[in-house]
Amino acid sequence: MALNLENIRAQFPVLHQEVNGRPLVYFDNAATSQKPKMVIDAIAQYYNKENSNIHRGVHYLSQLATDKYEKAREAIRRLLNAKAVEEIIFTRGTTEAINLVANCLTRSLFKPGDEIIISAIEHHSNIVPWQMACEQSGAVLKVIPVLDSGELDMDAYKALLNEKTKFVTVNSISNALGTVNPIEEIIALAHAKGALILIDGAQSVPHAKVDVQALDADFYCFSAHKMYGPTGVGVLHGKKEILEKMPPYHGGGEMIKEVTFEGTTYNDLPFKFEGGTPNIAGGIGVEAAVRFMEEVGVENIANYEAELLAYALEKLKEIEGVQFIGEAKNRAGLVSFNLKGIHPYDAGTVLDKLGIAIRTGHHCAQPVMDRFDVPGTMRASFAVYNTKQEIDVFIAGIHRVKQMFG
Ligand code: 7TS
Repeated sequence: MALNLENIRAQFPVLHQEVNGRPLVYFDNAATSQKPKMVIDAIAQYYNKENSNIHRGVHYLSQLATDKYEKAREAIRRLLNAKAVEEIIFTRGTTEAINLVANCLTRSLFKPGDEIIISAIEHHSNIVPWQMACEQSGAVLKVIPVLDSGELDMDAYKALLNEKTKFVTVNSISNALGTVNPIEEIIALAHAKGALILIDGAQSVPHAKVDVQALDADFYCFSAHKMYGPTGVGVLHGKKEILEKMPPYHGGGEMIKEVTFEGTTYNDLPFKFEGGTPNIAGGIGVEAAVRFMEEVGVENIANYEAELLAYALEKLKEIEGVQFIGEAKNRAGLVSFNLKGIHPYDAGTVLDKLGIAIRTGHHCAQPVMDRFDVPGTMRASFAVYNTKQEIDVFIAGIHRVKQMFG
C-alpha cells in the first residue's frame, strides 16, 4: 500500500519550518523521532482537562486519568502482542528498563563466576549496567565480537555460551551501524544453555513489527520517544513468571501492598516495579503514538523506510570517498558513514547550515567506533515522514561538504 506522505507529514508540526533559512530535513530519528499532532494534543488535553494523580483517587479526574494511563498499557500490549498487561512495565526509557533488570538480577541471581554476555555493538545503555552488575556480583562480562561487515560473529557467540552463562543481552538493531541482529537465533541459543535473555528493541519497535510471544525473549525493552511518542517514557516487557520471582526495583508509593515498620509486602505486577508517581502525561502520549503507528500500519512503515534506506545507499554509493561503517546484509533504518579525509563533525556542521539534521559522533557506542578505528561517523536515520526528495537534498549537501573540505 502506498503511503499518503502528504497526509503523514501534515501531522508533524515541527517539520514545517526553516532551519538556517532552509526547509528542515530531519534525519536524526534514531536519536529521537518527531511527534505527530495527535500525541501533542493528547498530552495537552491531559494537562488542560484531566490532570490528576492515578491509582489512588476516588474522584472523577483521578479515575479518568487512571483509565487513560491504563489504556496506554493495553495499547503497548497490543503493539507487542504480549500475553497480558501485567507484563508491561512503564519505565523512563530503554536505559531505565535495562538498569531495572540488571539491578534486580544482581540482587537475586548473579553469583561470582557467572557469565553475562553482551555484544560489541551495544549502546552504552546496554553495556554499563552490566559492567556495574559484574562489579557488584562478581560475575564476568563476555563480549560477542563484530565482523568487518558489522554483523555479529555468531560462531564466537556459540563458543562463548556455556553452563556458566546466566544472562545474554543484545540489541535487535544497532543504533551505530544499522545492523539487524539475528535475535531469534540468539534467543534460542541462550535458552538452550538455560540463560535468560534481554533484547534492547530501542531501534526496532519504531520500525518493525515486534511480537514478543513469538520471539520468546525473557525481557524486551524500548523508548517511546523514538516511536513518535514523548520523552521520559519507556517499556520493559518481561515474562510474568520471571518478573514475579524478581525483587522490586525502586521502593516507594504504588509498588507496595502494605507497609509497617516491621516489614512491607509488595504490590502485584506490573505495579511492583513502578514505585512513585509515573509520567502520566507521557503514558497518555504513548497511547496516541501507538494509535498513530497502527493507523499508518507498522508493516507500511517498515516497507517504506526500507525503500528510503535503499535509495539513500544507492545515492551515497555513487559518491567518491564515502566509507560505510557497517554493511550488514540485513540492515534497517539508518546509514552510518564517513567521507574520506573529512571529520564527521565538520561535515555535520556544514549540513546543519543547509538545514539538514544528522547525527555525528560516537552515537553512545564508543566501543563500536574503536572497533572500526574511526573517531565517529555521520549517521542519517529515517522515519515514516521522510522523503526521497529530502534524501536528494542531503546528497547535494554531501557534495557541498566535499567541495568545501575536499
Ligand atoms: N539502546 C539503543 C539501541 C539505542 O539506540 C538507545 C538510544 C538506547 C538504548 C538508549 O535509549 P534511551 O531512550 O534510554 O536514551 N540511542 C540514541 C542514539 O542513537 N542517539 O541518541 C540516542
